[in-house]
Amino acid sequence: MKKYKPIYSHYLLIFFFGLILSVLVSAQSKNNHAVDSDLTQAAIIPKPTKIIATHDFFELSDFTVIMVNNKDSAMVEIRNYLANEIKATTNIQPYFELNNMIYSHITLKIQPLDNPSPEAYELSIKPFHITLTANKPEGAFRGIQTLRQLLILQKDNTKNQWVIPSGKIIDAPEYPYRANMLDVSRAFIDMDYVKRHIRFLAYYKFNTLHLHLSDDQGWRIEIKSWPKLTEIGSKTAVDDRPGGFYTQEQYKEIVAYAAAHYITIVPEIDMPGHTNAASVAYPELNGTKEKAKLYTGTKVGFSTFNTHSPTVYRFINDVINEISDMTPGPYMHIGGDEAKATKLNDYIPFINKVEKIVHEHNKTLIGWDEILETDVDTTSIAQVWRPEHITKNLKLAIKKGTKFILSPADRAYLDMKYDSLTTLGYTWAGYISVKKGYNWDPTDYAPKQNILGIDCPLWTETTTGPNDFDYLIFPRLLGYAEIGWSKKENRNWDEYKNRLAKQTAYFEQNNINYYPSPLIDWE
Ligand code: TNX
Repeated sequence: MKKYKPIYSHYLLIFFFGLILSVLVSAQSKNNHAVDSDLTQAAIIPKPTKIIATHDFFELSDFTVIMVNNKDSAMVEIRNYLANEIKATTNIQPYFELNNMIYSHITLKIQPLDNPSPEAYELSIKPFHITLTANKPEGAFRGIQTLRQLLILQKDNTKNQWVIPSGKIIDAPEYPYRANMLDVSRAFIDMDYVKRHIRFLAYYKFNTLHLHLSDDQGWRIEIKSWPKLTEIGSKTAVDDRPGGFYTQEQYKEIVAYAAAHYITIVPEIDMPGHTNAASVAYPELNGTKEKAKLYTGTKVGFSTFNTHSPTVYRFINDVINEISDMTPGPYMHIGGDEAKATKLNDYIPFINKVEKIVHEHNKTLIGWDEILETDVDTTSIAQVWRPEHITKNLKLAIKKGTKFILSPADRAYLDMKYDSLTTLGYTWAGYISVKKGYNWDPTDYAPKQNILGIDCPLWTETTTGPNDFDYLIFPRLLGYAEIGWSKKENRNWDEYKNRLAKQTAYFEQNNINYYPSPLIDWE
């Protein structure tokens, strides 16, 4: 059977009438809807590199088509994702094929841009045509978040006219590593929350989710060759909170879900300290004099592996082997922090041995900044959380060319209280108001060429569940998204706080229990 294809002239005619009609509609809607036609005023977070406004509108309709110039499977998935998101926000179901009612179209294009970043994208928004161009599917995915934001920001859309202000957006990230960390050990965080969180991270253009999978209070990932880790070590958490762990199938599901959102999972197995749960499960790992017992308190620095035992290295090799096999991303985080129960003379060779094991599994090592006390390779990455404590080592590492992930505790720790009224959270690194969390830059600590990116950790000693996690994460998370993505010269608190105020549209749609900071005039 032959398919119906409209002849060209017929098609042109319909297009022509469509054009007239839309010009009328758009001329009328320009003054009518709540959306500002000035694209530079759109409350996009993180702030794009460059926005040029042309003061008109693209209008979405029941006859909008999304097309891809390159039908590889990644782009087809991205197209489907965009269509689903448009449908979820506007209730409009875009077409995928040209049809004779075509009204406006969105084209997704893979084509080299001036900026070579795999996450770079450009959006050209005209009255009947949006073109999203990117070097890679990853960039197209980031650009789609900008489009989604432009729709979701129209929360009081009573007329149900979905428009996007016209113009051009040229955008790329400042840093290639933009992470958030969830401590799933002190409080176990279930699959549903992790997936929901991945969607939020994607919306604000994060590309990495760091999972702190083991600590004194709980071991959270199934290791088939050492089954007691979870049979015994996963049962507890801080206080009387329920324990839990991810089976390997569940972990793979998280990895795949993250990958579908162009987010890389960075697994962390903390060692040689923060290892009480592992030592309870397997006492032969324990390097302290006392017998390890299940622990539900919040002290740190009391546990250590026996760094002289060959069994410990066999164990570490097995754990890293199983985790590496399930983790397509390039990184293995080995913790290394607060090993106060390990002598420095033992710590240094331990980290070097673990580094070798990580390399044997073709991964790049990440460790907390304590690893700068050892002579780890310059390919290994230090996650800086106490910059003021390690200035000497930091200077040396800068000279050597080591790369850093910035997580200064007094700026980027999501478990610090906002102010004296906050009931959740800690204060050991001070209060972190929404403003203080926003008003810093990675280059305050090291030259740009040494910086891989940033990570904002949520430690969970004081949190009991989803509402608490949300409260400490939002809205500070968005500031870290912007620090990682946007140019320093484009960032300014007074302007940012206006864009932040408009995020209630997204927060409310997603039932995010955000902290309504009094510094912001929430809309
Ligand atoms: C320090 S930051 C820790 C964690 C705690 C956190 C609480 C770091 C590398 N270690 O073990 O959970 O403080 O704020």
